[in-house]
Amino acid sequence: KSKPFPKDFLWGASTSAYQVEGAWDEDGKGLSVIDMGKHPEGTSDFKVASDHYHRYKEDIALFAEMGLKAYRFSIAWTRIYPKGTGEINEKGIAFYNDLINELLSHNIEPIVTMYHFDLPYALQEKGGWSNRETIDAYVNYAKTLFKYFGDRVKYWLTINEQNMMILHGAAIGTLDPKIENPQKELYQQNHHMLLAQAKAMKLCHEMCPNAKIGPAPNIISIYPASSKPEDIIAASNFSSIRNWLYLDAAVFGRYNSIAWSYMEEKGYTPIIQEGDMEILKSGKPDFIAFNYYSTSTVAESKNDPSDKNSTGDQQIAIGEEGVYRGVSNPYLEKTQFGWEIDPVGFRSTLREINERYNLPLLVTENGLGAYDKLEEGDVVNDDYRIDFLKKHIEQARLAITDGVNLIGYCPWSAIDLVSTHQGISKRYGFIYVNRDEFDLKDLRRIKKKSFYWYKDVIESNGEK
Ligand code: BGP
Repeated sequence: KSKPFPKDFLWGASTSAYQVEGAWDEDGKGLSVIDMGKHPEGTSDFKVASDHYHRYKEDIALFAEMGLKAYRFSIAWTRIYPKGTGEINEKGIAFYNDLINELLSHNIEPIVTMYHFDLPYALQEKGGWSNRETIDAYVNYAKTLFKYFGDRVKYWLTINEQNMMILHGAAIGTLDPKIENPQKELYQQNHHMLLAQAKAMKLCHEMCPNAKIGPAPNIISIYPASSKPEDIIAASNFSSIRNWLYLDAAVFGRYNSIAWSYMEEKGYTPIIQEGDMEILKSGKPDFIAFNYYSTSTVAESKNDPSDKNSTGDQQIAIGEEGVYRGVSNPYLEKTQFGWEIDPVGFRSTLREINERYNLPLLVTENGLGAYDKLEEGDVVNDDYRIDFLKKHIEQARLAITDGVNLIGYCPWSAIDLVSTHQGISKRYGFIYVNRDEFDLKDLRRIKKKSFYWYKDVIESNGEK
């Protein structure tokens, strides 16, 4: 018999600052790598996004109406420190103070991502994460967040999808294409991010003893394409490189041996300074947050250059010669955007993380990107989204029955926002925002069918 969701389960929803806020240059905000990034043709930039910066009160009132118990959002580093470090921008502090207070006044628990892809451009100009000074800038920024908001924020997330920033550096903007051996550079940046994260976790425990903090990578089960032993090894390779590298470093303060020998083999090993490994061990997470959209299926790579068969799809493993090769999974259906749909993989992922780390788990993203249609009378019939989320919630419940200590579920996204690579046409929200890629229209908010459905789910604590 399946167990119910815990009584105080954090039913939530997520966003990130650059995708939802807009007001990209208002009230003293500095430029981030996102503001300076290129946009694929035909997709909007992030300048206005969903205009949440100006409409957060209206939005939070809607979140409250939906019954959200938690809201996971990110703080734009460049609102707090326009140049990444140096002088504090008081208006940035004021904005997030108001936002947090507004949430609390509606009994919504704030879950705060400290850094979600939007590194201050001023830091990028000095080498970004390749420069060890960025570690200090991040820790200084973290200290400021704990100082100003630590009395009210109980859940902190250090870095969103660090693993995607390393594995898809070119797409996310971490990678400088001018650098020779960019992969090696990315693993060096990764090492610096791990140090920054460990220091922030330690600091959080010192400054806010009642708060909890954890990493927020994208973690997924990796399936072997067949029972061929070489495929099993390929799956284990990819899982060690894509998943466990990040969580082992966060939880155990070490690199796992498979990932390390992979880096050695490829010439990617980072330079580790004296004292670094002690730093990695000095800060520990209280829980593991993770984003889940789909699984990956991989086969043996035969050292053939064609094995590096980038599909252009973030969710399908791209492959690396002699290590693994991404293939599509014939058992899974795909979304309109070609992402494989795998609710059972969600259960399997929860079980794997639980088994390896035995920590509370928090799902910080899961959802369906689709071309929603606003119909006459202001309705959006997103039954496909309901179906997707429902199946994932069922599997989460089975995972809880399996013994996983799942403390919350925050689907992506609370409200429509601009997708990282595919504009506003790829919608995820429970609330529709009336705009196109380039025509901002009136930006009014419309509750989708999934809004009412999720409200029932929350009200019944997952029984509906
Ligand atoms: C995750 C990011 C989010 C969000 C989401 C959906 O990787 O953390 O910021 O963008 O994916 O991805 P996309 O917008 O590409 O559909």
